[in-house]
Order: sequence, then structure tokens, then C-alpha cells
Amino acid sequence: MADDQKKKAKAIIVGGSIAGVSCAHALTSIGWEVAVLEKTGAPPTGSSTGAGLGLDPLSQTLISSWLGNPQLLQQATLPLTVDQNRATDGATKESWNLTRDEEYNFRAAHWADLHALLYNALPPDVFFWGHQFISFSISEDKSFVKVKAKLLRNDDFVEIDGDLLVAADGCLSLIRQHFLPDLKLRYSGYCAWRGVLDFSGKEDSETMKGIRRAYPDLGRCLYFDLGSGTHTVLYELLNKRLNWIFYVNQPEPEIKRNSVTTKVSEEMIDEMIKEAEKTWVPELVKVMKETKDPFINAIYDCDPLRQIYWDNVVLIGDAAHPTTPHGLRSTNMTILDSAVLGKCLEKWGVENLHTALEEYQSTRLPVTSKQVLHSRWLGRIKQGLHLPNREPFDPKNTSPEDLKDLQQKNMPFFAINH
Ligand SMILES: Cc1cc2nc3c(=O)[nH]c(=O)nc-3n(C[C@H](O)[C@H](O)[C@H](O)COP(=O)(O)OP(=O)(O)OC[C@H]3O[C@@H](n4cnc5c(N)ncnc54)[C@H](O)[C@@H]3O)c2cc1C
Ligand SMILES: *[C@@H]1O[C@H](CO)[C@@H](O)[C@H](O)[C@H]1NC(C)=O
Ligand SMILES: CC(=O)N[C@H]1CO[C@H](CO)[C@@H](O)[C@@H]1O
Repeated sequence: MADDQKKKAKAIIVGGSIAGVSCAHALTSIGWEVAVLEKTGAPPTGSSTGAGLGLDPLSQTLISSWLGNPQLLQQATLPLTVDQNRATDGATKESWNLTRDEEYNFRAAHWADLHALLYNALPPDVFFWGHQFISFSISEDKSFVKVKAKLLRNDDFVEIDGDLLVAADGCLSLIRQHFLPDLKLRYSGYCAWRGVLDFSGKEDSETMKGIRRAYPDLGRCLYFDLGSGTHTVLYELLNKRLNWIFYVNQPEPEIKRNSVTTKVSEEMIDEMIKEAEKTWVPELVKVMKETKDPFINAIYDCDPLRQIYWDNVVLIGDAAHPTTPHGLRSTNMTILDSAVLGKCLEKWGVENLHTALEEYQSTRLPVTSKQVLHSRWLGRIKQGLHLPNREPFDPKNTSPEDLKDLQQKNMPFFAINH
């Protein structure tokens, strides 16, 4: 018995993206053993994977505590201290200000930089790359969960036991599907063209001079530009990169299973640039044109779930609450999920797993549900889509209510300090 008591509690985490690495930190820091199963073959290198994301103050604090060094995150990110909404008239290309909040307190990170920071600070033996989760079973007495994974290197199968299975396998979660087979993601009505322009060595180019003239606060400002039935996002990332997103209303694209990223052809990129030319100032179009390998994400979310744990299985991150990106919430929610899950497990211990997961669920669900629905609604405003009891948003004719709603600080549970 004494031996049993000394045995560490163990979690198997499926998915090694931001949710998986965050959760690995939250659980190792309370003395749990963790195994992270990630189907990708190797850690991402450089900035070829992903694009920009925003971190709120609380996420910054949590990440810094996991890294054990507050400087590291600061050094890998740029400030976003201004949240600004502008409007652009597609016909005249005239731009004007709608709102400006100078008390914004986020930081901008590249997905790959944030992932690398968190990943490199984990013990080397917790991560299993090239392991695709296949299935799980819960023991009859519910004391443990057995996970089966496929080694993609040689098609072998492995089985791992743990006290807890954490689903960090993203918005198309297979584990969630086991419990909610009928749940469907909801297409938002639009896709996001995204790209990161690398301007190292080109700081003095016409493109860069032009964009800095048109958007003088790049480097500390989160710019939203609202056109008629469309909007863009623009901000700078560390190491001479510009991150942009261009939302386009369109029917749901046909996408292959297991991915929300559509393959793009040269024709599609040309079409996108033509659309951009009709809508945005030439300085911004130039940035889009010169970006290598822009990609497109179909934007989905999901009505809030009623339950995010079952027996020894718990959902975190996009698996628990697929969301549209307009509130810059998905990373904040993910990091908070991990931190709260860690706190609940620490408080109740593995012997009271059910109570711990119940507390996690009752803490997180009310918050994430509201944030997902707000983000959905914000996207519909910015894309000029139909909303009940409200005129479609028109940047040329805004009401005070519109101007209030556009601002990031009006997200439910938004707080500058925590
Ligand atoms: C490569 C990548 C790049 C991204 N870039 C950006 C970005 O630039 N900006 C942004 O805002 N958001 C980005 N995201 C999304 C962002 O990480 C999430 O929206 C958010 O942070 C929540 O993350 P998550 O870990 O819950 O989900 P996700 O990031 O979707 O991660 C899910 C992970 O689970 C793994 N997985 C899924 N199924 C299995 C399985 N059966 N077995 C093993 N592993 C599995 C996937 O490979 C993936 O790594 C990116 C996600 C990925 C995977
Ligand atoms: C928008 O606001 C910024 C910052 O206050 C200001 O410098 C700029 O001149 C304004 N732009 C327009 C078109 O009014
Ligand atoms: C800036 C922001 O919205 N931060 C929020 C992240 O989420 C937690 C709760 O889930 C809020 O308390 C923070 O205010």
C-alpha cells in the first residue's frame, strides 16, 4: 500500500499543440506524471507552421509561471497595447477611425514561437511524437483508462494506462466524438485568408514604408479594418513579420475530413488578391501580395457543450469549445483550462478525480460558453451578416452600440487585471 501511495498520478494527454503543452506544464507542476501523444511526427521547426495569436494578461502570467522565467515570454512576443477599429471605403480607398482603446494589454506571438517556448521547457520524456490516438477504454471499476495509439513510423500499436485521459486534440476531437457522436461544428459563413509576411532585410522596401505610413502603430497595435461585408486583422510579430487575416463571406468549402485548412491553388490566391484590391488600401494589398504561401481556414465553432468530462476523460482547449477567432479567445481559454484543471486536481487529488473534474467543469463552462457565443456574434457583426433585432453592420453608418460592441474589452469576463 505504501508503494501505491507513492506512485504518481498519471495523465495521458492526446494532442501536443498549445492545449497539450500547457496542460503538460499545469500537471507536471503539481507532481503528476504525463504522457503527451501527438500524431505529428516531430516538433515544428521555424515559423513555417501557424501564424500569429494574441495573449491576454492572465495567459501571460500563467505561461511565465510555467516557464519559470518571466523574461522569456516577453522576449518572444511583441506588445499589443492598442486595439483599433478602422473603416475603409472600397470605392475611394479612404480610411477612417472607428474606435481606439489604448489600455489594451495583450501580446502578439507566433504560434510556432509560443509552442517552442512551452515545449522546450518540458522534461524531454513526456512527449511522444508520431503517436496517433486510436481509442480508449475505461476499466470497469473506473480506476484507470487505457489508451491505444498507433506509431506512425512503423504502424505498430502501443497501449498506455493512466488515471486520467485529457483530450487536447483540437476542434475536430475524436475523443469528444466518442461521447457526442451527433455533435456537428457550425460553419460561420466565412473563411479566413491568413498569412505572415517576412520582411527581414526589407525594412526599407516600398511595401514596408507604405504599410507603416498607412498603419503607423504597427508594433504595438491590433488593427481591425472593416469594409462592406468583410474585415481584416493586421499586427506585427517579433523578428520582422507581419501577420494578416482577411475574412471572406462564402459558402462552406468542401474540406477533407480531419482538417479545417483548405489546400490553396494559385488561382485561389489570385482571386483573393482581386477581392482585396476591391476593398482595401493598396498598402495592405501589397503586403498580402508579397506574402509567401498564404493559406485559408474555414471558420467553424460549435454551440457550447453541456458537459466537458465523463468518468476519467476530460476535454480542454478547442476540443472543449471550438470557437471563431474574433475575440482572440481560443488561446486564452485553452491556457486557462489547463491552469484550472491543474488547480482542481491539486486541490482534490487523484483519489477524488470526479470531484476535481466536476469543479473544473463548473468553473470553465459558464465562462467559455459565453466567450464562444460572443465571439460568434462579433464575427457576424464584422462580416455584415444578419443578426436578430439588429441592422447588419455598415462601417459607413455606425451606431454608438456598434462602436461599443466592436471593442475587444467588451468581451464577457474580459479584465485587464485578474
Ligand atoms: C500546427 C498548428 C498551427 C496553429 N497555428 C495557429 C495560429 O497561427 N494562430 C492561432 O490563433 N491558432 C493557431 N492554431 C490553433 C490554436 O493552437 C488553437 O486554436 C488553440 O490554441 C487551442 O489549441 P488546441 O491545442 O486545443 O487545439 P489544436 O491547436 O487544434 O491542436 C490539436 C492537436 O491535437 C493533435 N491531434 C489531433 N488528433 C490526434 C490524434 N488522433 N492523435 C494524436 N494527436 C492528435 C493535432 O495534431 C494537434 O497538434 C494552430 C494549431 C495547430 C495544430
Ligand atoms: C486615427 O487615430 C490615430 C491615433 O489617434 C491618429 O493618429 C490618426 O490620425 C487617425 N486617423 C484618421 C484618419 O483620423
Ligand atoms: C483578456 C481576457 O479576456 N482575459 C480573460 C481570459 O479568461 C479568463 C476567464 O476564463 C478571464 O478571467 C480573463 O479576464
